[in-house]
Order: sequence, then C-alpha cells, then structure tokens
Amino acid sequence: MNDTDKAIELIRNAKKMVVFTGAGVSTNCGVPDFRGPNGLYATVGKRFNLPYPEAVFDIDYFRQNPLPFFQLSKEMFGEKIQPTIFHKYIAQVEAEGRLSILVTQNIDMLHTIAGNKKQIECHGTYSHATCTRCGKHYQLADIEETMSKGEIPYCSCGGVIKPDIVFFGENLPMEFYDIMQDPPEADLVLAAGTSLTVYPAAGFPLLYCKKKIPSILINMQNTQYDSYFDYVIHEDIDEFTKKVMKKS
Ligand code: CNA
Repeated sequence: MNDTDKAIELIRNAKKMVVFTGAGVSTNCGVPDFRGPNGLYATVGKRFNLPYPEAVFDIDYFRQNPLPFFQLSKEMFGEKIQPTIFHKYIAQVEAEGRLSILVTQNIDMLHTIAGNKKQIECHGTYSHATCTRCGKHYQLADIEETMSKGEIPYCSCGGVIKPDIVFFGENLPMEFYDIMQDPPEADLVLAAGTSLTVYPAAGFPLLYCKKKIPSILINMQNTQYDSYFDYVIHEDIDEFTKKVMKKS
C-alpha cells in the first residue's frame, strides 16, 4: 500500500478524527490563501500600498488605516463562494459521529456553511463584528452591504466596526487555549491546506503528532513540520478527498 492508500484507509476508519484546516482548503472555491503559489502575500502589499503584507491583518495597522482590510474583505465574499468537496466531506464526517473536533484557521465560514457545528474558528469569523470605539455588537448582515463594496462600516458612534476575526497582535478565543491545555481525544489527526506557520494555531495538530496519534498532512507545498506527520501528501485537497469518498 502506498502512503495515499494508507492515509485514505485511516480516514475512512477513523472514529474520533481531529481536523485542522487552513486557507488551502478554500482556494478551490476562489478564496486566495496567503502563502500558496497564487497567495495574497505576493500581491497584497503592492495592491493596497502596505508597508509589509501582514499589515492587512495587523491590529496596530488597522487602527491607523482600516481601508486595506475592507478592500481585501470584499474579495473574500460573494455568492459564488461555496463549500468545496473537502468542506462537505468534513461535514459528513461530523454527521456520521466520527469527528472529535474541527479547528479551522479560516475566517471564510465555509465549514459552517457546509454544516459543521463541532468546530473552533480559532482566528475568529466574519459572522459577527464589534465597534472598535463603543463595543457595540453587530451581525454580518448589518455590515455586509458596506463590506461588499470594499468600504469601511461605521457605527452610529462614529467608530469603525471590525469583524470579529483575530488580527496579528490579538488573542485567540479562549476555547482555543482550553483545547491546547486539554486536547480532545482522537484516533487520527488530519491537517489540511495549511503552511503551519501561524502560531499558536499551528501548534494544535502538532500536539497529537508528539503524542504519536496517527497523523496525516495534506498540503500542496512542503511545510517546516512535514517530518512530524506519519503521512504527508502534497496534493490538491479536493483531488485527494475524491479518492477518500470513492466507493472501494
Ligand atoms: P497559508 O499560510 O496561506 O497556507 C496555505 C497552504 O495551503 C499553502 O502551503 C498551500 O500550498 C496550500 N494549498 C493551497 N491550495 C491548496 C489546495 N487546493 N490543496 C492543498 N493545499 C493547498 O494559510 P494558513 O491557513 O496556513 O495560514 C493561516 C492564516 C491564513 C490564518 O490566519 C487564516 O485566517 C488566513 N487566511 C484565511 C483565509 C480563509 O479564511 N479562506 C484566506 C487567506 C488567509
């Protein structure tokens, strides 16, 4: 059996799967990742006149100049953006009672749209937002029209409304630190579409690798942690998922 076949078998037989996802699981539906071959990091700095690419998600920079973030956000939404084969498969794993926990770094809400509930969006989500001046809470629907034009949404107090996503320089949600302390039980960890470079999130799947729980990484490119995983498959995530779902 080759590594792909072994990984497929492990995924099909898992009863308590931990899944950790990154931007690469959403590239096939048109949401660009950061560090992939067509990633935003190569272009975002120039397009939005940023001092460095990460500034678009840096809280200090956002406080001075929120516009680039909202210009970029415009591109992350749209009616055409729908869950992929992989998102749907992970929702199916949960429906079958085989998901221990899904932790996503993604802010695109596609796992939720696909039907996953047992998940931690460790870098937050666009689904709700908060005024940076008075703290008033908003739902996506309140600011969606303004964001879809790439404009800055303002609160009635005059403050900028910021979607509740985690910027560089901000804390992750408490529930993430809780699972880092006490990781849910698992018989398999599957990391997909992530360069495993953003900490502390990337440390989560590695906890299981260190405990010698069977582990799989599906990612188009090499990562600095490939050697931590039992099976590493450098392939498109949806092409791989099709093989998992194929009737054997
Ligand atoms: P990243 O650093 O951009 O890495 C993505 C990885 O996915 C790269 O190594 C690619 O090789 C790989 N990849 C791209 N397409 C595919 C594919 N079709 N199949 C398999 N692998 C693929 O992204 P990370 O998630 O690791 O970095 C964490 C950041 C990115 C988080 O803070 C996210 O919030 C942020 N981000 C999220 C989104 C989103 O929500 N969709 C988009 C862009 C950035």
